[in-house]
Amino acid sequence: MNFPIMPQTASNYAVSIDDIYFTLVALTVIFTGIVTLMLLVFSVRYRRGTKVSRKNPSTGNLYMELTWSIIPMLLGLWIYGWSAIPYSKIYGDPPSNASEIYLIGKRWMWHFQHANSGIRENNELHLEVGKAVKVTMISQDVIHGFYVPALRLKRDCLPGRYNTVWFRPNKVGKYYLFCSEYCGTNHSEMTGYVYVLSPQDYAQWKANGGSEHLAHTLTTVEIGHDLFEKYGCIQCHGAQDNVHGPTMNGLYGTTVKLSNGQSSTVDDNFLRTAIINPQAQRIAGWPAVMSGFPVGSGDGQISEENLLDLISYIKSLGNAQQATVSAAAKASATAAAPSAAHPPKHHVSLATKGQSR
Ligand SMILES: [Cu+2]
Repeated sequence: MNFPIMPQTASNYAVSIDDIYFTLVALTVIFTGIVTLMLLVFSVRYRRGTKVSRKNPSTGNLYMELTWSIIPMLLGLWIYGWSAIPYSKIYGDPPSNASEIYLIGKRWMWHFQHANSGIRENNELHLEVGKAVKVTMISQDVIHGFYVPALRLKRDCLPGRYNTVWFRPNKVGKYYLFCSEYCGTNHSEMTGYVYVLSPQDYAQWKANGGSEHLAHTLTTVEIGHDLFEKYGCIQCHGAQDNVHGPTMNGLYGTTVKLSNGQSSTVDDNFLRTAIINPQAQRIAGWPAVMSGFPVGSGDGQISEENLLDLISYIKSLGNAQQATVSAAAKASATAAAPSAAHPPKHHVSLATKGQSR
């Protein structure tokens, strides 16, 4: 009979999180045991009618009180410090070679997009064993929870804000994916699988164009590049700063001064707000001329998926390329500067390619 008590351990965090979990269970059992035992002993010993001495009842014992205060306090601090180690890893920076995956949660499905291959999947996520991945997630409607017990990972998938998590799957297998936030009628059906494949199987899966055998897929950077032109971003945010707006080259990851006197780091969430509601956090020194693109599927609106594509493209124009970009910029002030690094290989119809199914 296959009746596992615990899910499999399939990520770099799994064993350390289990260790903490079992320690907490053991401590709970021990302290519950001590209290229950004393309760029983004293109830029996001092029950009504027993001939034990009831003289001089104790009104306080400093050493006893110090003992039951200091020992649990030290245990608590130890657990806190111990738990902080995997916590800071999970929510910290991923390794620089981690591949990016974008996740959109919606009622009632999970939509994944692999940034570097462009492969999309619904309710399935294929990963290569031993390779670090960073998942950037957002919800299109209500709060969902990305929860994969075998990876010991749970992260809220929120509307309006990107959350990230990174991990390294380390055991080949097929694992449950759940939604851990009650999100409506079909919440219980918002499930899927994470497939961790061997390098050979993964390479074959990728070569086949994913589970759906897609003939060709654009990467998120390629789609974002096309959208950057389609939405006219390029007119004000070209290869160099112009009177309307700053160039996007080398912008990602920097800290900018805002027109309201505050400063902010240019990250995914900053860019998201800058596209949707530019005046909320305008970079100092530029006029308030940009009107935003509200999220949605109508005219002049932009989908969550295309927002991720655009951000992915702007990210690809990050710091590292600043030097090469400025040379290219001289050659053509209006072209999308980093086209040397990310040539617009495919000008396909974005209306179909850029949207989720
Ligand atoms: Cu959900």
